Amino acid sequence: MRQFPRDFVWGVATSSYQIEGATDVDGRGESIWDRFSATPGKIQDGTNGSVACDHYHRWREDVELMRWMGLKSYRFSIAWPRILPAGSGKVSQAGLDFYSRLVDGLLEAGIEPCVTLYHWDLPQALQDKGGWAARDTVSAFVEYADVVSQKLGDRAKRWITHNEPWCISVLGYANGEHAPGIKDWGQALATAHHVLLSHGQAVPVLRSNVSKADVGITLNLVPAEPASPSAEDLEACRSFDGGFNRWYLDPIYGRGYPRDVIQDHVAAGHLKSDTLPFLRAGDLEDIATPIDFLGVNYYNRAVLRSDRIPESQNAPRAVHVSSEQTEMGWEVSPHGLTQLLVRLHQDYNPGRLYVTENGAAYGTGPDADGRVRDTKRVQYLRLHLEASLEAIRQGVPLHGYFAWSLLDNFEWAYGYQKRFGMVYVDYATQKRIPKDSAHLYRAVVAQNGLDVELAA
Ligand code: GBH
Repeated sequence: MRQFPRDFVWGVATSSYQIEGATDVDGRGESIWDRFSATPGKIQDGTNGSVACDHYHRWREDVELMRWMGLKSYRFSIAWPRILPAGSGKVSQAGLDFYSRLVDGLLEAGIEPCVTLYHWDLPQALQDKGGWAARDTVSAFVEYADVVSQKLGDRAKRWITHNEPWCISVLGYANGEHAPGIKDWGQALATAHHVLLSHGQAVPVLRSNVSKADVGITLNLVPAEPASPSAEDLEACRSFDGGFNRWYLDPIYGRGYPRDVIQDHVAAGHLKSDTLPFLRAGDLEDIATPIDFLGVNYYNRAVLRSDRIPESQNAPRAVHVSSEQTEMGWEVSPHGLTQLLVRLHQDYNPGRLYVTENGAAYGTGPDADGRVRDTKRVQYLRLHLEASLEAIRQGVPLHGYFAWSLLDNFEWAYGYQKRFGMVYVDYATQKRIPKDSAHLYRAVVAQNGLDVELAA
């Protein structure tokens, strides 16, 4: 029997800007994503999150869907500009009340809230003062964490400070693909540091406001494999793993920033010297404040081939790269998830682990009979649940899995052209249709195992 441990947490994940819409109601302030998506050329289909899935008005229906799926937990994020429209200072009661009602609705449905404080919608007012590259944003975040946890902490127990610091830093401030659209590695490195620092400083605040608090952070981690055993490809791997994974894991788990990656940034001209200009005494201790769990967002592995030697002189490939890719162009690589979880457990021993996101973009819509046969997502889900179970068999303390995502939604720079939902959204009518993957997941959750079949 391919069974999961008792008490395994089955969930789905979403984020505020991607689903809520209602960006101008109840006193919500402007976020960097409102500004960015209004800038021509930034979003592939020219859309934005002003309506999205209209979850702000339809959340009861969405909670009902999750109840139907039998989910144990729902990971959602809070829109900072709904709570503190100017980033700090004046609090919006209407904003707090929205999330308070949502939390109550979830608990009534038997679903544990899992709150992510920051999933990328920074108040624009803070960006106007430098955003995450500015150290003052750290104290603004701690203030925000305090306000939210005072309001929800009596009912919400599981808290994630940040979603994917790598994306916040690199996509937002180094290559500019995400809001605020800045291309400056100096700012990106300061951003990564300030995000981590704000995480560490928020942890004790959450613990003081939430009884029996369960606090963690979510990282997007990408296991790296060398395409061949050549020294050059191994070096490419070291550097990739350093920038994506160790730059965040090492300081969180008390090792400070990895020396080799600092050298990479110096060599690339991102830093003037190996002295980190944004690092102050006490910061590393704050960042390493002990946490209860690590959240892992997993989409794919990376197979690295060095660009330092001409392709013709490269050693023959040793690694087979699967031809199955999702519509994001990301390789389907379930084994990478097992490898990643095992490595995290061995190298960092974070205690409890959760997969806080995993999913795939496939654009399947309804057939003539109304059913959404998202066969490839069903396959992706099965493979990654198998991979999760394999990690558990190898001794990894994996305590839950959250599928990305409940609903098709605003996929950032791709707009609405990419669909990650287990539930189809017809944006013209806002009608929701559970896809085959939602039916499969429902069966998995009910059985707490993988020996389930879909109706033909
Ligand atoms: C998540 O980020 C976000 O948390 C979520 O909001 C988003 O909707 C979801 O994923 C889907 O995109 O081209 O092989 O180098 C995903 C983070 C970082 C995962 C970049 C893929 C590039 C893979 N992504 N990464 S590759």
